[in-house]
Amino acid sequence: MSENKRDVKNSLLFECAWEVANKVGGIYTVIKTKVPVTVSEYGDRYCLIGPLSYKTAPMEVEQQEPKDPHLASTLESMRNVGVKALYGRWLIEGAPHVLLFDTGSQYSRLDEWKGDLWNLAGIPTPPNDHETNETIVFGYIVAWFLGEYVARQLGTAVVAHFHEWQAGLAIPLLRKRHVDVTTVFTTHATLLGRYLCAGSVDFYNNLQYFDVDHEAGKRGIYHRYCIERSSAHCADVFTTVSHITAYEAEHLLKRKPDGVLPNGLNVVKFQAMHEFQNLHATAKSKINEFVRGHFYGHYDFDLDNTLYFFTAGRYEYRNKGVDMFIEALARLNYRLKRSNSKTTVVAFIIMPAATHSYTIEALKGQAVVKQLRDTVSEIQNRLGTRLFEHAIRSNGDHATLPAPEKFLSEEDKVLLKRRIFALKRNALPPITTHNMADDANDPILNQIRRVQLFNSEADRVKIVFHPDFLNSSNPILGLDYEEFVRGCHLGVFPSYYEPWGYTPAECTVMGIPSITTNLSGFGCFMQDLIERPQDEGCYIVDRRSQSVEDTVNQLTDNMFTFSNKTRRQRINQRNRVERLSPLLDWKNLGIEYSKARQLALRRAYPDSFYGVSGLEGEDEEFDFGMERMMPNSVPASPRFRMSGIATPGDIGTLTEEMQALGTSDYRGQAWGLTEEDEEEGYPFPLV
Ligand code: G6P
Ligand code: 1S3
Repeated sequence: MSENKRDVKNSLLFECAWEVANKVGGIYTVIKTKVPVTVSEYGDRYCLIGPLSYKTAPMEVEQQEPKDPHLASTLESMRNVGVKALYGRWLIEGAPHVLLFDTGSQYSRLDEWKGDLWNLAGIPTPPNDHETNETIVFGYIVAWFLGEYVARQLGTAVVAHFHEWQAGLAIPLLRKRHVDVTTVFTTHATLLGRYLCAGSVDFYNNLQYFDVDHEAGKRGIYHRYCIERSSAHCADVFTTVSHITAYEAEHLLKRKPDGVLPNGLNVVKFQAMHEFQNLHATAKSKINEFVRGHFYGHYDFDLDNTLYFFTAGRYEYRNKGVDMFIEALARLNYRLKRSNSKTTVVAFIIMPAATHSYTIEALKGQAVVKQLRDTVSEIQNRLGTRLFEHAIRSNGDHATLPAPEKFLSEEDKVLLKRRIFALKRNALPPITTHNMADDANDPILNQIRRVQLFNSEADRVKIVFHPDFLNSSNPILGLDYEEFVRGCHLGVFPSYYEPWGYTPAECTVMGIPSITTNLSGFGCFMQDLIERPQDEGCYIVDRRSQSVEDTVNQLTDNMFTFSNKTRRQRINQRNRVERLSPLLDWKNLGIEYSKARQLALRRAYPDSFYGVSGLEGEDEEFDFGMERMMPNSVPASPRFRMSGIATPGDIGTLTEEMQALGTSDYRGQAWGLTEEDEEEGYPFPLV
């Protein structure tokens, strides 16, 4: 690369993603929760780059002047030609530097850049794909910035780490322009994988055989696919978030990843173990309140014997396994009824869909319960006053009290009766809390109709579909997502396509048991680390080597067994699952990112590592600058004992050797599904 010998030990890091200070989905969680460990390693040498959203940035970012003179002069020169940018501190834990570019300020150059992209890389771009247009403008601005920056700052090596195709376009541009930075590209899914899985193909058994260009073209995403593929190929180091996605990327993007960077979380440890159990009880009482309102008129079940199951995520019906969840709920309902169980399961589906507003029924349910509660407390106050007056006037003479109903006035009785009559309802409690934009064609509603889970009194499994994100100011279900999860008993995520899967990981660190599959990155990760994950409250159903029918039965079995647990067993299982949190802590997993950066530096500046003769013996030892932790609180498992001082993060072994290994080196079980199982064995229609 450059003639100058850049300092590789104190490299600078730019981390670039579309979701920096801009929440869209899972990548926001990756970036935001990882910041503290990255800041602890890089300090002021770390800066995130993202798009400037005028809606969210003012709340998320505190504007500052750059202290680095090279950065300041680069930005000034770009501003002089019209590039709008915001530099400052992202107001999150770790308070990292952040640089946000306003893509709107450079749309005038879109056509010029599209032409350049075609000439440079042969990537075509259709006129009206807004997401691709944003990707192009953002990619060109970022490449422009990095090019100018390293032309000014000549002393230190620069690592530029990009996430996902929307932020990846700068990578081929930097490579073509021979810009002296080293690049890492992490993909959190593949475009084609997501599209193929959402259809009804037997994805995993056919990965090797897809005609990728043809499939991408058929789905109108060829241009996006080209951007993703060139980002993967031009990066110095290419990584994914799990072995299952690494396998997918090798076949669909045609480059074998250099390694796996599992997603972590910022785990907060409580002083006392029981604190998170108390949080569960407090949050559960809020969900109880919602349930009383939602099921008014049919509230004939015992909340003390009611369990809350949930699934949540982006609305990808088949990919996130909602089809399987609903089918298994129907079977669970049957089994609970048949066993005369007294347990009721309320299953929540939290998935944003197009809606108009809350339904009148959902609002009314909460209103009538509130009115009843207000009336009861008014009466309670009046009754208390009368009782007090009666007692104080007795002057110690009367040992007996009149019957309590004597204290209830006629007016109180009328008021109470009116409130009780308001609870009458002819229809069954609704499934959904919102008016759906396309009720008749909604896949989730259609599946619920098909299995006839209509919240009838006889049903032991009730369903609530909340087609929106949760927040504490919600008038119906007024809890933040985190609080909601804490209040539930079991998360159920039977995904078919899930590169990682933050939802079960978040359950784990909050001490809530969950079910996932061995087709999710998270599920495979836990299966690799723990001998019997189900004993720890981390259930993993097999979607790889058995038929769909068997998987649904396995899922039903897991839910049924869980429903039969005693309260003590549930408390115990929450304790056990919470003890797994260190496995998912960035303090352990962040080291994989360090390894990826080191590998990128080695590839870009081999002389700085191998010495003048190029002999490996002269290799310099690198300090990853991170604390290596043993998951002390994790239950003993043969797999840990085997690994000695290794950390859970070591599962993604990022080395030069990984390239040399064959496809079979991906972790996880081998693929065992037959086509027949997938296609003919599907026990319920693919809506
Ligand atoms: C927590 C609380 C206990 C409560 C329990 C309810 O563990 O610390 O006081 O009894 O939650 O558990 P459950 O599984 O029935 O919601
Ligand atoms: C992706 O988001 P998704 O829900 O579209 O990235 C997430 C973060 O890496 C990952 O957890 C998830 O599995 C992927 O699918």
